[in-house]
Amino acid sequence: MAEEDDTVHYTGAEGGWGSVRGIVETGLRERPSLAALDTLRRQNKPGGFMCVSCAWTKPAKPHTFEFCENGAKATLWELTTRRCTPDFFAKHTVTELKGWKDYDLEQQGRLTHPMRYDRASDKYVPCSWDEAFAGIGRELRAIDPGAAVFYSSGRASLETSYLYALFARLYGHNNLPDSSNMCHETTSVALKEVIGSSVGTCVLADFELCDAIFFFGQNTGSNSPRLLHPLQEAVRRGCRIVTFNPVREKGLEVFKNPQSPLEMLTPKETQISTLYLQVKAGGDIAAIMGMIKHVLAAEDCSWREKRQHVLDVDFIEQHTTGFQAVRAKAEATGWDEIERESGLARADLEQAAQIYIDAPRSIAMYGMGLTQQVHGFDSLAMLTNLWLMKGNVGRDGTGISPVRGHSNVQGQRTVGISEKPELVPLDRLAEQFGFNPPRDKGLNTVDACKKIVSGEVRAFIGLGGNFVRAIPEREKMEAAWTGLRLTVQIATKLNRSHLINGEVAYLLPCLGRSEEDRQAGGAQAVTMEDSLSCIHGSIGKAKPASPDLKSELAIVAGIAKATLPPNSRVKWDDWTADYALVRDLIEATYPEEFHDFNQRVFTPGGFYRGNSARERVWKTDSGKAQFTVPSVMSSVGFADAPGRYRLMTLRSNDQFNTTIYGYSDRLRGIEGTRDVLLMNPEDIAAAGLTAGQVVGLATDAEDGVDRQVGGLSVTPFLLPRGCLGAYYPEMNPLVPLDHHDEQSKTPAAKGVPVRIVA
Ligand SMILES: Nc1nc2c(c(=O)[nH]1)N[C@H]1C(S)=C(S)[C@@H](COP(=O)(O)OP(=O)(O)OC[C@H]3O[C@@H](n4cnc5c(=O)[nH]c(N)nc54)[C@H](O)[C@@H]3O)O[C@H]1N2
Ligand SMILES: Nc1nc2c(c(=O)[nH]1)N[C@H]1C(S)=C(S)[C@@H](COP(=O)(O)OP(=O)(O)OC[C@H]3O[C@@H](n4cnc5c(=O)[nH]c(N)nc54)[C@H](O)[C@@H]3O)O[C@H]1N2
Ligand SMILES: [Mo]
Repeated sequence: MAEEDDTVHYTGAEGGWGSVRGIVETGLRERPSLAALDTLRRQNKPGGFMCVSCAWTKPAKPHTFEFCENGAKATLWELTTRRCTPDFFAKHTVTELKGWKDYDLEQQGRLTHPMRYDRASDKYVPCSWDEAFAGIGRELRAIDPGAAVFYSSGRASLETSYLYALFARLYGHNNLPDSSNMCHETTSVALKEVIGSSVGTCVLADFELCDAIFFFGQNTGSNSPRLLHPLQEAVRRGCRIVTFNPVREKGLEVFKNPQSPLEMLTPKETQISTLYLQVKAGGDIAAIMGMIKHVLAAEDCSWREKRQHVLDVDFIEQHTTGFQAVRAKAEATGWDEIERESGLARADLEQAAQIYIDAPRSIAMYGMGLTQQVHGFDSLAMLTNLWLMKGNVGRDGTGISPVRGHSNVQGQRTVGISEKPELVPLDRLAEQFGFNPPRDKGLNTVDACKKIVSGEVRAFIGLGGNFVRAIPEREKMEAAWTGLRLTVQIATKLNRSHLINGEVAYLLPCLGRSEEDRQAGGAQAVTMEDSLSCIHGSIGKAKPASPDLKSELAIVAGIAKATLPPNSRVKWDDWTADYALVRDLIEATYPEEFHDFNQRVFTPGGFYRGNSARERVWKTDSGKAQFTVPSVMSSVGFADAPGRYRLMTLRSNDQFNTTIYGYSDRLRGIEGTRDVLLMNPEDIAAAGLTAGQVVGLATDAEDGVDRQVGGLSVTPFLLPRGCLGAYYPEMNPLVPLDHHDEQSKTPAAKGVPVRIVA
């Protein structure tokens, strides 16, 4: 698509001076201490602390400053000198604070004291830690454990997460929804089914060997910028990059390395994508089908001409099942349907497929563009089909690599935070701690929301995060929330979820990962797992924001101890004093992945916990890798209709999920506002609208619920026709709770059916 002059776009490269300016500006807004700058120097280094921003891996040989613009923002955000003290809460009622913007709430800085909600004054008032733990324990003991939900938001360490999950099971439930339920749960379900592994198969060395990398629906420049370094290196040695994304994301077009002085001083920048295809939102299944058709045609041709196979026939024969059915489906699917559903031309798809054919080794990377769709499962299964055809799984330099979100979201699942009891070694836990773990399926995010609405859930504990802002169906959920008996939020900064409180509510402030965590046994280290399944140790050194903070682990242990009857095998105090003891417990529960855990904590580059699919051991029903015939050609799950658009809810370059750092989406050229509706110029004209006109969106669903968001300025933007873009979390009131991936229940936030309203 040709660039049109009246569309909003960015002309510089990702990285470069713009990213340095981004860091400095956040620094000024957050008023960091000098120690904060020292902390940045230690970020993502062995023996240092691991960034709280994205989950991209931390290399063994780090750059001098192994962080990116957004990682630095996340650290400076945590190490701000601003404080949200009991004085602040004394001045404002909760009802008043509900009227504030999310940005202004977090701008109050770090929470300093444990607080309890006081109904009479409608204010949070300070309380002691003992009082808080005793109060929460009393409430939890009074309800049926099945009526409690323990949420986690992907940041807490392996040690804390392990104990949190253990606490849930000792107490009596598997209701452990995780931010992953809104994010890569589609991955956990789909990859598990098709290759028998719920996580990606790549290691960092694969990026040094691959000949092509394909990106589907992942915005590297904003959400995992450190990945741009290996990408840039790959491009320089001739690796080809192909991107499928409705938005022309700058980071995948060009990159300028802020850590290379030469590149900063000269106009030199690396072109990242060889081919950039603006697929329609939800058009990936069709696009991949087109590529598969071309690969099959190329195979037929080389067979006729007695040339080398295009397919890896030995691999397909020995390692997979279902190939013929996928071949038959591809043959039966016409190019007209593929072009219509993907929004892409046959020639472009054939060009992408030819790059795939020509590359001896290819890696597939993807993000929310694939997972947050009604048929996200089918998209991932299709991607896997294409990757299996050339044996691009379980071979050096190849693989499927989902780019995870929160810095420890993958690890939390590894150590037991899961609502699915079959994924947890319950027998081993039973033996280790002498109890009968609950075997019933727990609640995921969508199911927890439903039972909060129906009143069956009575208590909610949030280990980090901003649940009420992150979930779909905001209006209904906020209203239902206040019907809860107990809400407990463990957090670093004030956010909206803390103000939508239950009858009894506590707000418990915790240490951030960059801060020193000193316990009875001395200074403590914690661990996390990155997107490539490497486990890293992390030691915070910064002075805690307040002397009254506790670590997340100490808070979880404190609540657990106050809730549960004594058990001689369950030693909350000892574990809090020395986290190495918790690592021993993790090792005992997961001996294969975590053997010699304490000895390996500070392995440079992390230690790899292994992946069966990488070894071509397929833990699937058939014992083989599974070709899967897609059930549909579009992943959005609704038909096109006049006036109906596909809304993608997007992250800007100046936010971390519900945390808004500022109003500059630098890489998309959108400045000073988030109240925009990104729209193709021809669609604007066809709808009789003009640029700058203020409109609203309404969900186009026939379930009798009126969902609207207003005040959006129509902004011409290079999107495929029929697709709209607007920001998350502002658009969450538009996402129906039942609009989610069919198998995993991940909310389908990248394909919401909407109408434009005046
Ligand atoms: N700075 C920063 N870093 C972050 C985060 C943050 O908010 N800020 N969040 C973290 C978290 S929790 C996560 S999960 C990750 C999220 O990182 P990503 O996976 O990159 O998620 P998004 O930014 O939501 O959107 C991904 C991309 O999908 C594209 N897209 C939308 N619909 C489709 C589609 O139908 N097909 C295709 N092919 N593409 C589509 C969008 O244009 C966008 O570029 O980032 C993590 N890192
Ligand atoms: N429409 C739409 N909805 C979405 C998405 C989308 O793309 N579109 N994305 C989804 C995705 S991928 C995700 S992961 C979820 C995110 O959902 P969450 O993980 O629940 O939300 P966050 O915004 O990451 O949480 C931010 C809050 O975490 C707290 N916090 C920060 N650091 C720490 C810490 O170290 N410890 C503790 N205890 N608390 C801390 C702070 O109080 C901060 O306000 O949102 C989902 N919702
Ligand atoms: Mo996420």
